[in-house]
This record gives sequence, C-alpha cells and structure tokens, in this order.
Amino acid sequence: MLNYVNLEKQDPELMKIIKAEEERQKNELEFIASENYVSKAVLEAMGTVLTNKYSEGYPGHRYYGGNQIIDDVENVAINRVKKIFGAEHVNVQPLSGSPANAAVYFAFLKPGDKVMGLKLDHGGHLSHGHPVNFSGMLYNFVQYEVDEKTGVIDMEKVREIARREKPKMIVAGYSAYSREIEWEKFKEIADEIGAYTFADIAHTAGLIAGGQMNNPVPLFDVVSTTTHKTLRGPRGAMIMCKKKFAKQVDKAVFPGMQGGPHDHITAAKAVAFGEVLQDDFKEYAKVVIENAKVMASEFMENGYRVVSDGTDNHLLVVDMTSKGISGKDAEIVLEKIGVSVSRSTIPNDSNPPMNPSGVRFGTPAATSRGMKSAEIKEIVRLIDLAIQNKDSEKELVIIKQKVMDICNMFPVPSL
Ligand code: DSN
Repeated sequence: MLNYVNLEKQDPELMKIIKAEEERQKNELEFIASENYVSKAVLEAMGTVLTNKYSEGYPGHRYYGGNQIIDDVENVAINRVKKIFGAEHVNVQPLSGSPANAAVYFAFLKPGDKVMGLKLDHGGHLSHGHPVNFSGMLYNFVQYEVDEKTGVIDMEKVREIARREKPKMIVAGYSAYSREIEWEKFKEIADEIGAYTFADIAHTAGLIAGGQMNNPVPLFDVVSTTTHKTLRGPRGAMIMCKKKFAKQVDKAVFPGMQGGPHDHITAAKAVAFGEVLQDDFKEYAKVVIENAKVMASEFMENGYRVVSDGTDNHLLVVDMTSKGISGKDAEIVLEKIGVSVSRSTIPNDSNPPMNPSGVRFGTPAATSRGMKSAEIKEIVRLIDLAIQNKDSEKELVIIKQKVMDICNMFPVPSL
C-alpha cells in the first residue's frame, strides 16, 4: 500500500479516484502489451521536487540557472542508456513515444520527404505514416505490409518497394508485430538506396536490453523508444543515435519540438535504467517471452488463430473472429472477468479499427507480477471459458472470482 498522507488530507475527492485505480490494478490481470508495473523506487523518483525545475537545454548548456544538479540527473540517465544499448549518443528528454518520433523525422527529413513504414493494421504505429497522424500528414509515407499467408514481413518485398520508391528513411520496429525484426537486412536495403535507418523499439526495448532480442542500436542511424513498456520505467521516451547525428537530434527535441524537460521523469528513467542493469532484469525479459510463447500456443491449441502462428517477443495478436466474436466484443467480455486487453486490427482486417477482428495480448505486466507458464495456461483457459460463456453473466462472475484468486497470489510489485 502506498502512502499519500498529504494528498488524502488535502484532496479526498481525487484520492478516492486514485485509490480506486490502485484497487483495479491489484484485482485485475493486465495483458495490454504496452503496459507494465514500475517499481516503488521508480514511483518515488517521479514524486520528487525535481518537478519544480526548468532546465531547457542540455547538461552544461541550459537556458536557466541552478541546473547543476539536474545536469547530474540527466547525465546519470544518459550514461546508463549508453551502457545498456551501446548507444553513441542519447537524448532522454522526449516526453512520450509520438513526440520522440516527431523529433526524429524533424531531425532527418523535410516536410514532403518520402518515408517507408509498416502499415498500421499490419502492426505498425500511427506515427509511422498513418494519414490521420502528423506523420502521414507532413511526410510522404509509402507503406509496406506483412505477408498475407505467413503474417511475417517479407524482406524481399521490402527491398522491392524500397528500390522502387527510394524513400529518404526506412522505419522498422512496431506496435503489434510479434516476430523478430531483421535489422541487418533493413540496414542493407537502406544502404542500397542511401536511406536513413530508423528503429522504433518502443515495444521491445526491455527485451533487447535484457539480451533476449536483437539490438538495432549499433546498426541503425537512429532509434527511439518509450520508457514505460517492456523497459518498465516511467511514462516517457528517449532517442539514441550515431554521434554524427547528435546535434541534429538534440536540436529537433529542443528547441524544435519541446520546451523544458520533465526532470522528475528523467530521474525516474535513470532509476529504471539502473534496474535494467541488474542481473535479474535478464531473467524477467526471458520469462516475458516464454510466457508469450506459452500464451500463443495455448490459444492455438484451443482453436484460436494467432497472427503469424506464434510469437518471438512479448505480444501476440489473436484473430477473435476465429471464435465468432469481434476484437471489441472480446475486449468487453474480458473486462467483465477482470482481464484488460486491447482490441487490435489484424493484417488486411475487413473490420474497422474501432471494432476490429483481433485482440492484442502482452505478457510484460503479468511477468512483472511473477507469473510463469502454469499461470499463463490457467489464464488462457479462463479467457477461453469467458469467450464461450460470453452471454452468461452468471458464469462470467464465477470466472472473475478465479481471476481475482490469481491476482491475490501475485501482488503488483509497487502495491
Ligand atoms: N499505445 C501504444 C500501444 O499500445 O502500443 C503505442 O503508442
């Protein structure tokens, strides 16, 4: 239980709401692939006086006085990232994933330039060129897709599109793609046409940091990631790049995109990076993937179609129409039993994004609670039971109690 003495006294209305969310997190299972639980130390760092400071600029070059201590905070964060990913240059100021990606485009491109990214319904991200997003509005995106039969990116098709379109930048790294990414091949293709390589590893950064997936940082020109997904830090992002691009990336973040960095969040990022450098983080990353693999095979054994027939990372996209239910309706049924998931499009989805065919499941949060394959198997069994009994409120209540029993055995690390 966290201590909120002053908040409780001063603002009981808000305290009640925050406590309700605490209870929800304790009593529900989190399978949203982009969510996780931070440690108490990370939470504490976010609640410090560092939030009071303005520090536009970078360590040693600020536009406000009194920043010597903030410089120390930012330098600790930067040095830890360099150690984790082998990055030549790091900017830890981006406020979140999309602003980080905006800064990357801003650093390397001019409006109207051609960029290649994976289509949203094939696993890409809004900021990889979707027409409703700034990326699709400001830049001329051409999109690649996953193979219709395998659900996997066909690198020869990527090469073909790249040769034909000659983009200035190729984006790899995704939000709903469950397979290892062929970073070397992307680099080879980009080199052939003289394009920049940009990896968005927001989803898999923690798995890469834990040594369980291939690392694009030594290879690619620029890499962005959020810090709050598999990396298990506070909400935020960062950019890593080759030294030769350091100035243009820093300029794009500030003053190009942002004003003052959130120094309390930078401190919490540093604390999380410190945790990533501990030996047990490797084990966590390994179990995240083991759990996702078990989840995928259990779903398939129960007759569900899993996109690409499995996973190499922390997530899987399940085509719920293979069980006669849409992704949105499945999300609602699972909410009733206390399992949080996010609906997801599947490649070439015939249904609209608000009511797509799939559900994306991710195992980082359950793994942070200490769950292993036995629990994952039981959870898939309960999910399947809920889908089969979707119209029986009585059955769903019984299943919810079983979910609650699992939650009670595996407390949220910070609560
Ligand atoms: N919203 C994140 C996700 O769920 O993947 C990406 O921005």
